[in-house]
Amino acid sequence: MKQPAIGADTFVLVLTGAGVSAESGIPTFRGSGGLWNDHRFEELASPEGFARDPALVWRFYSWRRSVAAGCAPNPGHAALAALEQRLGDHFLLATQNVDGLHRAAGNTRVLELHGNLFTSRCSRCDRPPFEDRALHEARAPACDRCGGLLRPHIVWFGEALDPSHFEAIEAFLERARAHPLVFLAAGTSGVVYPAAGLVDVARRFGAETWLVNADPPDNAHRFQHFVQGRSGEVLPALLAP
Ligand code: BV8
Ligand code: ZN
Repeated sequence: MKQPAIGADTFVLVLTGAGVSAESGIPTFRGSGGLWNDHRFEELASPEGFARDPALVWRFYSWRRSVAAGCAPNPGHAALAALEQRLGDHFLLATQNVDGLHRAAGNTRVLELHGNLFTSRCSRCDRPPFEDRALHEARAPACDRCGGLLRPHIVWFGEALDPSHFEAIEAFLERARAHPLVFLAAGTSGVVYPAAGLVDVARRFGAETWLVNADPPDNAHRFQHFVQGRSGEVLPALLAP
């Protein structure tokens, strides 16, 4: 298998999507037709959907928590954790996934661009987000400080991502300027912005761009290299030292 040239001097920026967790048993967004109990994801994962029916949105996220809690990282996650071990601060992983499997696999240099399933926050007061693995299936939980509604600490459609994440990515790419740079995207349909635009940012910094995906998604043409296959099989071979 052709491989990206990754030497000790190489900087590697990785973007992952739901496809890298599929082999761990977590349904992808578009694979399951983007539906849950006949509700569209975009409706459930939005501030409007939450305002309209917070209990329904909490049933959706409680279902996702219960599914993800029973899942373990797969060899694709392990290959990315091994790459971070090898490269240290020449490695950075930006994930669209909220399932926590990259950290469970051992990655620490992870930016959870769309938040985390096992974290909640208050929709009213400014208490910091907190770990919450509970299932809230009967009703939307209330904040024990202000009585406001708790919500999943997730970036919903129409909501801004954490600006510090893109600052960290820019700083990483700046540090990589005098070095070889590889951008690797895996398991993402390249539909959701701004994450889907990262490949263009990386190319502006001279990155060699690679895509690993089960099928050619919309933005395959924006990558110099496309390796079709399941990430749990492809990534260990692609990233083997
Ligand atoms: C923003 C958290 C602006 C939720 C997610 C109209 C109205 C409102 C907004 C918009 C609009 N039009 C465009 C937008 C912007 C919008 C957007 O891009 N929409 C898309 C649908 C067109 N973006 C946003 O709203 C973002 N915010 O723009 O804010 C703003 C700015 C300033 C101030 C205020 C506002 C926020 C986007 C984040 C939304 N939240 N997740 C949750 O998880 O519950 S996105 C959601 O989709 C997940 O994070 C998921 O990861 C992500 C992308 O999907 P993928 O990960 O790619 O998964 P998918 O199923 O699509 O694909 C899986 C791929 O893997 C497939 O290609 C498949 O072939 C492959 N695969 C499957 N199995 C395997 C595999 N590959 C390898 N191996 C396998 N085994
Ligand atoms: Zn509160």
